[in-house]
Amino acid sequence: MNATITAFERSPDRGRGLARDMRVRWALEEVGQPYEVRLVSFAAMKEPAHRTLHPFGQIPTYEEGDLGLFESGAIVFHIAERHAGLLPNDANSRARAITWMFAALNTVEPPILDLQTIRLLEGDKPWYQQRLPLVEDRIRVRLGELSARLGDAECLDGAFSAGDLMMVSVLIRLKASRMLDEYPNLSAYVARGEARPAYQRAFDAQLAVFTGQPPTG
Ligand code: GTB
Repeated sequence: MNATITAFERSPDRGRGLARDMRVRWALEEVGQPYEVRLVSFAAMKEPAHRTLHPFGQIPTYEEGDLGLFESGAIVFHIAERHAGLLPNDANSRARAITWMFAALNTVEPPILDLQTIRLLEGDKPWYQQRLPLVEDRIRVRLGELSARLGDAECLDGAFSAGDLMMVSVLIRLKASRMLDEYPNLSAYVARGEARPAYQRAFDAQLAVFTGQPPTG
């Protein structure tokens, strides 16, 4: 039986890859697992039925038989553990790939989320103009460090892994700000991720929710 994930019925970005079901779709596509999608409205996410699956009333969730998961990181990790293609077999390489997943979620994503939060919700506050450059600088510190580590490598640690999938998913959230352009190797890294056929299929499927057109891939 196919796994079922949840996604926005109406995503604020009109299905253009920013909502976190995208990383789950991408992981499923990378490992070649078909999946079902249950679309949920903002109201339905806060209902008890959805909260049974997701205590914080959000998407994405993941259901597979009697297993129910929430948190995109945990879901991608589960998919990568159960299916070949996203984690190396060698134990140390595997541990490092998992480390990069955590680094993406715990070290790189938080300042990026801060930027999006202040832009969306705090633009009218008196401190906004002072806070904005501070938050942007915190992101630049992380991008500079990541850029230095990546250097001219294709991936963060050997072959493409769930660590790269998660890092690219996080960095993509910066595209609209043009900040990534300051780090050509990171821009190219993100572009390589987006060019992967599995990413394209996932993107098309997410966009199709909004356009109503069936995905082409
Ligand atoms: N830590 C959780 C995870 O990684 O799964 C965070 C989940 C989360 O933030 N879910 C968001 C959600 O359900 C959707 S992804 N929000 C509704 C709510 O909290 O009530 C965040 C998101 C939403 C929309 C855009 N966008 O359209 O640009 C980008 C990112």
